[in-house]
This record gives sequence, C-alpha cells and structure tokens, in this order.
Amino acid sequence: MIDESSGAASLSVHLGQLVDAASPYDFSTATRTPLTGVGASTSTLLIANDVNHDGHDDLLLTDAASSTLVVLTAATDGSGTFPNAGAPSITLLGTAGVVASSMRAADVNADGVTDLVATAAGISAVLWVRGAATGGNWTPSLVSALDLDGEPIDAVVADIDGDGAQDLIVVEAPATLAAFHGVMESGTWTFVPAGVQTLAAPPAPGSLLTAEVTGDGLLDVALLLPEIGAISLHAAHNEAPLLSPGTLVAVGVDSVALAAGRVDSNAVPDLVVLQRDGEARVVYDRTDRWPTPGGSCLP
Ligand SMILES: [Ca+2]
Ligand SMILES: [Ca+2]
Ligand SMILES: [Ca+2]
Ligand SMILES: [Ca+2]
Repeated sequence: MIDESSGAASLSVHLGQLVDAASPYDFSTATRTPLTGVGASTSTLLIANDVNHDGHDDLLLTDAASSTLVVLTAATDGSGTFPNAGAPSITLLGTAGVVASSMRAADVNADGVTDLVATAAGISAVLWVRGAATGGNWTPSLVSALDLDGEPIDAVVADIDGDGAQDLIVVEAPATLAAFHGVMESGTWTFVPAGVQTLAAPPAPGSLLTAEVTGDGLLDVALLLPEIGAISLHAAHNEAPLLSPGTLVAVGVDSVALAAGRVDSNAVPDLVVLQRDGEARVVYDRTDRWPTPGGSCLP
C-alpha cells in the first residue's frame, strides 16, 4: 500500500508468511520504502508483476502529479525491499496532466517480455507500452496509442478467441464494451476492431475482468454494473464479434466490486461480488452454461 499520511509518499509491503495450520497466514511483518521519485499524487495506480523475470514481483505505479510511470524492482535477496526506489520515473503518458485511469500488465506481443496497456483520463486512446529486457533490467517505452471514438476508462488484454494472439477489450464511457482482435502483420502489432457491445448501465471502475465461465475454453468477459445491480457477462467467440451481447445476472444494487477466482472446490471459476455492507460476498458458480446464483454466501 502507498502511505502519504506523513507528507512524503512511501510504500509499505506486508509480507505474507505461513505460520501454522490454525492461522496459516500472517501479514504483520512489513517493509517500508520511501518513494523519493514520486510526488504527492492522489490517484496512483499500483500493480505487481515480475517484469524482469527474476522470480520476485516488481511494482509499477503511476504518479498522477507528473504523468509518469515508476518501476520499483524487488530485491533479489527476498527481503521485500526495492533498492532502486530513488530512480527517476519514466514519462510515458504524454503531456503533463495526463493521468492514467487504468493500467494492466500483459505480454501483448508474445515476445516473452511484459508490456503494459493503459488508459488515461481525457484522451481517446489506449496506450500500449512495450517492455524490453536487457541485462536484468526492464525498460518500458510507449510504442503506440490506439485511437478510439469514445473515452476509454479501462482496458484488459487477453486471448479472447483462443488463437494464441492477445486481444484487447476496452470499456468506454459511459457504457460501451469494444473488442479488438490482435494481429501481428509484418512485424508490427495491431488491434483490429472486432465488435462493440452496449452495456445496460455504466460499469464499476476496475471491474472489467476475463474468466472462462461458459465451459468452452475461451476467456469470457464480465463487468459489474452497480446502477442496476447486475453482472454483465459476455461470452467469447472465435470470430468477430469477439464478444456476445451482455447477459445480465442480478446480484443486488449494493454491489461495489467484482472478482473472479476459484473459491470452491471444483475447477470452474467463480465470480465474487462484494456487497456495500461489507458482510456478504455472493459466489456465482457456473451451472450448465451460464453462472447462476446458488453458490455459497461467505461470511
Ligand atoms: Ca522481479
Ligand atoms: Ca512483450
Ligand atoms: Ca486472440
Ligand atoms: Ca468461454
């Protein structure tokens, strides 16, 4: 987590450790790293990814004040610290004042090196930041911006149609879901428009995710629509349009966040909804073709 309460930004990492069978996880041990290269921003995005492939997850964060990306490389001694925390940040997001609204890590062009896909408030483009690896360092550079008609607010990279090439799914304000088919042509990566779906309501920020929920092996797309208390599920196709129109699953108007994971004991991904009261988490588990309510209510 990023702590700015003292006036200077710092990063605290709570190290998960196995303790014993009765209380298997402990997060009480923390490291703190001053972020001298980061301003006192208020809308910082933080993701973890082992960008230099040394077995330790590194941290990528955006500094909204200076429109930059900061790469913190985890120490290789397992201490959970970031020795390069004072390194200069990297200007990636164009002119000052452009603030990233979403950022995801994925190997977009399948060259074995992590890349980033980001959206930024106020510009109608999805930014592709290609990573390069040299001598244990990871260096990102902005290589293209995919122009869109609307304003993108979130984007995720996944191989939707199962052809081995990454595709791009973009949420545009106020309530549109656009799919792009990833194609490598003459050594250049491009995203070709592959269908637009209108959402029934604006999605919750950060709720765009992919999960295989229909049982056909293709990654489907789910978003939480809090205004109407529903999940919008879009089944993947292996030809354009890549995604089907949304099928709504009612989850209640108090829903605030959505995640996918394997919560119960079967191999089918579950969808987890966090309710506003903070007490109920409703698990949706696929039965037959579509997820239906009837999983378990967790305490
Ligand atoms: Ca690493
Ligand atoms: Ca790559
Ligand atoms: Ca694909
Ligand atoms: Ca599927």
